[in-house]
Amino acid sequence: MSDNLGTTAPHVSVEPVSVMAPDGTVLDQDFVDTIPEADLVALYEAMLAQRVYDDRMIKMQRQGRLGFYLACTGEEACSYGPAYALQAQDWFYPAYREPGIALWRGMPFQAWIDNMVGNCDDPVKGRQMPVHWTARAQNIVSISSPVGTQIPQCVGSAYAAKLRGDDAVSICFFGEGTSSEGDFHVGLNFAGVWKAPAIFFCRNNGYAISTPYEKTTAAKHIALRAHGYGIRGVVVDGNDILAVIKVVREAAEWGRAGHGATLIEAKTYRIAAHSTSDDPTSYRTREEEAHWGERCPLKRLRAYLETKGLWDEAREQACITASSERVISALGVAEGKPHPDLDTVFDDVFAERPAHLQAQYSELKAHLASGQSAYKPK
Ligand SMILES: Cc1ncc(C[n+]2csc(CCOP(=O)(O)OP(=O)(O)O)c2C)c(N)n1
Repeated sequence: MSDNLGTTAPHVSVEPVSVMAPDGTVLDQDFVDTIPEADLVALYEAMLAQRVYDDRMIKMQRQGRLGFYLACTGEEACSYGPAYALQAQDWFYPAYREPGIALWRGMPFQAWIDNMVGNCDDPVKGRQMPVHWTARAQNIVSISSPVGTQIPQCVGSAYAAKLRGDDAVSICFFGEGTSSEGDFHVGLNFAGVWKAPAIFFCRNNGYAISTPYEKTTAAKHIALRAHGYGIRGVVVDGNDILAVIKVVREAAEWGRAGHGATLIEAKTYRIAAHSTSDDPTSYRTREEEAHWGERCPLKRLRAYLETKGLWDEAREQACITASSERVISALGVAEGKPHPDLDTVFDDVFAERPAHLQAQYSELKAHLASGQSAYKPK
């Protein structure tokens, strides 16, 4: 495979790739024709459902039923697009704004919700904050809170796949703020030298919590940095899910062909607050939010589907109602489950529990048995 200049030399392009204009007009029909219409509808339904889940989850947090939540509103295309573009054997290293990867790749919905509550069926056993799930069966690695750690981890698995001759690429996700972390340099430099089949997917959503892009870097585009590492760099319209699918497919082909890594910069916007602990009204304008709200990835795909007669208001309302019922019901089920067993606190770190941990474990058990503990198992 060659890149978009017809060469196998890594090329950096900052002209944003787009397949659909913001009003849904198709700019690249040949590419649209590569995706079955049923898949386009399924992708739209999934993104719309995600928006409903995010909205519901924020309300649950406000009611005191969830400790924390972090929405991907406005950035849905940046997780559903890559999830659609890649293959079952590929590896995913999400940040915290990519639930679409899990849900599209088949993580059980209830398990995703169980993580929000931290109950006994939470895949991470209640040890992390909500939104920090893992999905082993889907090749999705656990989300880490320290931003950027996923970047060198992703390069490690990409390089391992190359050494073993596996036909797998690894992709990691992070925001533009995270691209100023040392882990970004470590990961991209290693991937460049060893031609690891890694895809670095940077969601440039304008802000790192309250810090605007201009205050995190003087670079005009994050993708330009690819040049310094000798890897491909591409800018894509991150609110155009078809363009996202296109660039991720190309990056995967490039990696599978043995040419190495690609840095993708998806230009998008975080319509929601950073998290339920954030208030964006203190650092950005309502006009800016409205401007991007009009350009959101859902509106664009819906406009296209409607011109093809594949979507209408009745289907929209039915999808919203079904998604709302689904998330409310799953949250009810999650809240009814017990906490993780206290014994699990001692699991998973050592194959055999060392003596000092065994002593602490015995002390804990004795303390609980004495009835002096305030801890009440559910
Ligand atoms: C190493 C580290 N530093 C700081 C934080 C606190 N923190 C959490 S999210 C975040 C902003 C990250 O912004 P960006 O990478 O642009 O991603 P976005 O949230 O916009 O998707 C910060 C500073 C952290 N979790 N880890």
